[in-house]
Parts: sequence; C-alpha cells; structure tokens
Amino acid sequence: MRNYESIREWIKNLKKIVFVTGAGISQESGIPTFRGKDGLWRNYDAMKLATIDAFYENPKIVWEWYSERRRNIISALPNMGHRAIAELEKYAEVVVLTQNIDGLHQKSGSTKVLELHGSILKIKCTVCNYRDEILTEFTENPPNCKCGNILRPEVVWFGEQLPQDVWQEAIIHVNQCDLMIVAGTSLVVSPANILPTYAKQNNAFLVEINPEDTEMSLEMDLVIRDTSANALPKILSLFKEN
Ligand code: BV8
Ligand code: ZN
Repeated sequence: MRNYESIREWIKNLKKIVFVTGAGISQESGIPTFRGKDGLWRNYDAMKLATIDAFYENPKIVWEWYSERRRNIISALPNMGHRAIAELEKYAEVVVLTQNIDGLHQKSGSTKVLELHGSILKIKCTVCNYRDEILTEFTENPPNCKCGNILRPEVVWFGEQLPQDVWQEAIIHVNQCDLMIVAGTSLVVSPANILPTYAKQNNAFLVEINPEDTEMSLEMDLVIRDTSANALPKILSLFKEN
C-alpha cells in the first residue's frame, strides 16, 4: 500500500476526479487491447480498418470487423476496475473520459461518461442525421438508411475529428479536476493523449495505472505499475477509510 499513501494526502479535501481510460481497463473483461500482445492490431491493421477510406473502399470488411468486436463486447461484463470507478461516485464528483467504445463504464454504473471515440453500440447514417442504438443485428453488410445511404458504426475513425461537443466538455472537466487517474491507455492516440497535460497545467494530482510505461509516465505524480482491476479497488478503499 506504500504506493497509495501519497494519494491519501490528496483525498482529504478532494472534490473532483477525472478518469482518462483506454483499452487496458477493459482487458480484464476479455476485450483485447489495440497494441498489447493480445492486441487487435496483431490480426488486423486497425490503422487501415478504422478509417473512413477503408469503410468506403470495403464496407463489408469494416462492418464485419465491428460486428465481430460488437458480438464480444455485448457479452462482456464490467470488471473490478470499472466497478470501483462507479462506486467512487459516493465519495467525490467523478467524470470518466473514455477512449473505449465498449460501454462498460456505463454498464458498471458510472453516471458521467464521455465517449471520446464514440460507441460500437451505436450506428449513424453516412449522410443524413439518422442515428440509433444497435445491439444484436449482425448483418453481413452495413444496413441501409431510409434515405438510401449506408449506415456506419458511430465511432471516431483515424483522421476524423472527435465530436466537438464531447471534446469541449471533456476539456472543461479536465480544467476543474483535483485528481486525474489515467488508467489502461498507452497515451499514443491524439488528441485524447493531451488531456493529462491540461490537467497538470491546472495543478491536478496525476496518477497512472498501467502494468507498463506510457508516453507520459515521467510526468505523473504517482505511477502504479499494476492492472486496473487490482489498483482501482485499492484506491476506492482509501476513500472508504477516509
Ligand atoms: C484526429 C475508435 C484530426 C475506433 C479509435 C499519422 C497518421 C494518421 C493519423 C495520425 C498520425 N499521427 C497522429 C495521427 C492522429 C491520430 C493518432 O493519434 N494516431 C496514432 C495511432 C498515432 N488520431 C486521430 O486520427 C484522431 N483524430 O486527430 O483528427 C482532425 C482534426 C480536424 C479535422 C479532421 C481531423 C482520432 C483518433 C480516434 C481513433 N479511434 N478508436 C475503434 O475503436 O475501432 S482509437 C483506438 O486507440 C481506441 O479508441 C483506443 O482506446 C485508442 C487508444 O489506444 P489505448 O486505449 O491506449 O489502447 P492501447 O492498446 O494503445 O493501450 C492499452 C494500454 O493498456 C497499454 O498501455 C497497456 O499497457 C495497458 N494495459 C493492458 N492491460 C491492462 C492495462 N492497463 C491496466 N490494466 C490492464 N489489465
Ligand atoms: Zn440516412
């Protein structure tokens, strides 16, 4: 628990915690990360698949890739890490800024989740403003919208801008937080990887939870080299003892 002592100080008069999470926090729910040894990118070149060009060039391949991932995600359950974040709402204002598209933070009970990269459980029209939830439908090809154009997953692809309203709101939360916990992300993907820098500029206490080094480990006030399913319940217990 030596690692966690320095947070104990911060907890006393802490008001707002912002989490920045990535694929690593869902790894223990059986959802592969992108760049890890079990990474999605091992079998697919996500840089090629998770792009609007790939979708227009080969909608069937990209649609099938998302359907395969969605099938796994729908049966996935939140793990101890997700649940600890949700329970922390009893002790402070908690905002989750996630790069994940799996909906597991919401499934675990977190009430303030901003999906920076969209959601695999939602679809939208490539042309008109039709959008909807999609859970069980696994058609071969992307379905057509009533307007006649094809539908796509409502996720942010490489080269696409993040939803501006979500991004603006995320920045406001980051500028107001006392503690930022960065869990399960390699901080490789921009612009999400700039959020810890904004928090640091606003004197937040920065904690990284990751079994491996990241691009920003040296800027952190505390680095916890552990999995999120182990570390987050320990952080929750500090709040309970407080
Ligand atoms: C934009 C949704 C501009 C889809 C995703 C060169 C060429 C092309 C583009 C770029 C380039 N250089 C920079 C760019 C920009 C690009 C980018 O950052 N590329 C990277 C690869 C260099 N970014 C973009 O294109 C963004 N848009 O910049 O737009 C713009 C501006 C104006 C107008 C128009 C355009 C859009 C980025 C969003 C892309 N979409 N996902 C989908 O999921 O299919 S990104 C994808 O990567 C996921 O969202 C994922 O979450 C995210 C980040 O990865 P991580 O979550 O960090 O996952 P990773 O596997 O990397 O790491 C896992 C970590 O967990 C590891 O550190 C591991 O150690 C740790 N871990 C493992 N197990 C555990 C654990 N931690 C805790 N517990 C465990 N048990
Ligand atoms: Zn349409």
